[in-house]
Amino acid sequence: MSKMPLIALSVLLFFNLAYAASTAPDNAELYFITPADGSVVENPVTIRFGLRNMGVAPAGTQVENTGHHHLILDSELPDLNSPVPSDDKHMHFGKGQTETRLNLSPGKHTLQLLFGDYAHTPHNPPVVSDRITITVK
Ligand SMILES: [Cu+2]
Repeated sequence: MSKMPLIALSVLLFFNLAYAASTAPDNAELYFITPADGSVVENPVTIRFGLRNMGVAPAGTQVENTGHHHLILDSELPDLNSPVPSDDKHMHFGKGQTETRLNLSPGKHTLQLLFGDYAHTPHNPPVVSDRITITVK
């Protein structure tokens, strides 16, 4: 066995020990205040994030039972054991925002919310909204 796999394994073990997923209460709920599932909307689309039984805190602020919103556009959920990716389909609201306005291409889109902790990682258990479908005119 060469040294490289051993080093890689050590690094993996270190990060697994160093990071434990933040916990969420069983009654936490994440949902869309607007738009409604199945609705037909016009640009810009106002999206409001609803949260019950947890609080919003900016990314980097480690407080129990808090986190920040991620909006997943036209995608499946990412790996729930890793930090949420950051790209066009995985939007972070790390300043603690609870709404956004988007300009979307005409047609059908799916939206889903995924709450993440101070390190952008989903809680245990994960706090996820239903995935909704909207049609943009
Ligand atoms: Cu994030």
